[in-house]
Amino acid sequence: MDHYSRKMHKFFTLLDADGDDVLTLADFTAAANRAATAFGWSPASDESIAIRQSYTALWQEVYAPMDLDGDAGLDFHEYLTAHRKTILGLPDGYQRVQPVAQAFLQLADTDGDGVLTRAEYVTTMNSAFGLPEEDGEHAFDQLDAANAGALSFGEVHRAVEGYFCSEDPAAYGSALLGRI
Ligand SMILES: [Ca+2]
Ligand SMILES: [Ca+2]
Ligand SMILES: [Ca+2]
Repeated sequence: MDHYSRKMHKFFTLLDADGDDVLTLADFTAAANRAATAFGWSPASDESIAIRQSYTALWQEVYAPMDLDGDAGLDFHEYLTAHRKTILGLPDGYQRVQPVAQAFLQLADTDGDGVLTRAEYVTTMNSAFGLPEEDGEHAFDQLDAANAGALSFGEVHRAVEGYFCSEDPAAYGSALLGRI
């Protein structure tokens, strides 16, 4: 697999919460519930309802349209084909994947100061996307290039764009999810 395919496969695997190699709405519901549990929210709380809505929207707006054969499941081939065709290298490609960054930022800045500390980044990547903490630590080291100890929202958007919209292994954001 080339670098871009490996990056996409890594995120596909994280999204596939039940591990059956197909993305469906059920994976996004499971991921929302996993994150709510990690944050200590009760299932009926406003926070839990909001995160389920946000993950459902993520499925409906970003991923369901990539289901080319209409079987309500997205396999890796469909996922990769769609990313290459509609996200990679198109001028407005980032617009299609931006909701992923928004869903993450909405959860991650837990103290609301407008930047993400290492702990906020690592913990939220773990609870929101199931990213192992050592991958989160590696990612933060790479993304915090200036050693500021925190990432701005702009840096996170730029990193997500570099991850999904570039084939260059040296692009900023290549290490968004740790080592590839
Ligand atoms: Ca699945
Ligand atoms: Ca399909
Ligand atoms: Ca913060």
